Amino acid sequence: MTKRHPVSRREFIKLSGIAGSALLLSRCSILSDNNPLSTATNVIRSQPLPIPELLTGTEIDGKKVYDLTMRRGSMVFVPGKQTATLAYNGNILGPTLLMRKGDEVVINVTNQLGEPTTTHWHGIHLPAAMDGGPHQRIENGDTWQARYTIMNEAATYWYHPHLMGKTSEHVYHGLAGLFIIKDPQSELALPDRYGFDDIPLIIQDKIFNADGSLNYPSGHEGIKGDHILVNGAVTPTFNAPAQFVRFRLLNGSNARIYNFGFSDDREFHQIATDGGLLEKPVALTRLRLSTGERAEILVDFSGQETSQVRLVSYSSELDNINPPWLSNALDKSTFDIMTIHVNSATANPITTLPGSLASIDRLQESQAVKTRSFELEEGFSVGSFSATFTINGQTMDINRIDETIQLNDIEIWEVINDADMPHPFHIHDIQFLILTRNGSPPPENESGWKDTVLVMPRETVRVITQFGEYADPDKPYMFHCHILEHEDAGMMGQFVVV
Ligand SMILES: [Cu+2]
Repeated sequence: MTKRHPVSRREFIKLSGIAGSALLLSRCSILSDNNPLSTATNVIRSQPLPIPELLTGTEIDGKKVYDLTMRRGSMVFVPGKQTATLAYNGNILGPTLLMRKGDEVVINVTNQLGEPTTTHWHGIHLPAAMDGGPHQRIENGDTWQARYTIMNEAATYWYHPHLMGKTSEHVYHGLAGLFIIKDPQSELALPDRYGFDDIPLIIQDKIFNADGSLNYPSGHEGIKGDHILVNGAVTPTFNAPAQFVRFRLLNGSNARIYNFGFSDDREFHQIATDGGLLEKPVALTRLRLSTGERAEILVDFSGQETSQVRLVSYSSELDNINPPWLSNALDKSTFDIMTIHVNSATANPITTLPGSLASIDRLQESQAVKTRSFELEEGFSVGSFSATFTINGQTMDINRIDETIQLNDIEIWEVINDADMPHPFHIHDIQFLILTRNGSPPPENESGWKDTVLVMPRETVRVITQFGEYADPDKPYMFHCHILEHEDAGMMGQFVVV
């Protein structure tokens, strides 16, 4: 196969002058048409926040067994119309899997979609054969069994399909669910009553056609919807008890980056990153969260009975997030995610903020035996009018291993964004610590374990990690951009641990 040299947009404008700019503009208008607005005018909003079912697993022979079935479902978002969806077990998204550190788990994943896909356990440390990436394809009608021991820290993780070229479409139509991992060794006085003061929030954006169907146009560079869904309901309402409430935020969107805050600008505290608790709560009024990232926050509603506040995204405050050819109206505004009505407190509410949360065993730069560089580039194949998204100049090839890592090695991975848009970089299997963003230490709320990091245009992010426990020369793990359309377009590579 011959490879075209991708030309960056900047190079392209420079090289081809006015004619090129005109061409680029016409391409841009084609692309912005790929992020169309909903034609449905009466989408149902403000329903009560759905709470995904909690699966605690069935004990069989000392293992916890969970059953997931990927199926076609149907929802009503437009009055009188059916919206075709995909889901695990129900009609949209999937159950929350509750697990404890040390659990041996067995997850049976049955595919009844009528087409192949996979299910990947995002953020979980596990053998590559159990990862659920593109190599663990589940044919229609088949059941794939994933078996592993939970070694991760207590935090919020998630699962979703990961079939090459199909991930974005499958997630957009509803295939995604959460894991909550708890650690019996470090139970803290944090809100932990699921659905009462411990609330999962899966945030996504979608476009609705007038006939109720989801609009998912092909050939785009990152689909952004004009309706915000939380746990599968459009800008829902939530009745919060008048006490500390823990929200487990997952940005499960295909491409949209959020800048969360509250409509009254109140302070809240982030307590966990993707892969564990922070050392102590970090006070924030804004929380930037890119696709694939999670954050747990505590919000204090004590003494605020009968008041109301909205969780919003202050998207207009974000710089550099949206190149002109991918912006839509929401990017330039502050928009609602969810309305919170404060009710009376529950019995035994959590009313104090813990002073400290966890100790983090920090890997030191001096321990690293190797530094690898990953250059993210967004190009443009002249002549074919197709966008290219590359890592170190290459797109994903399922038959090529890009990196070989020695078991137990500590490494620094340096991710360099040469592109015009932000790219959230995700590494399978491991959790890392961010060493620097453009040479400076990361903000305090990014100082914990992470598996996905947003790398802004012209930014270099250095992370440190250890590739422990699992080696398999034949089965690779993935690293990739978590804008799902970029991943599907090949902004992904493979590594093996040997
Ligand atoms: Cu990307």
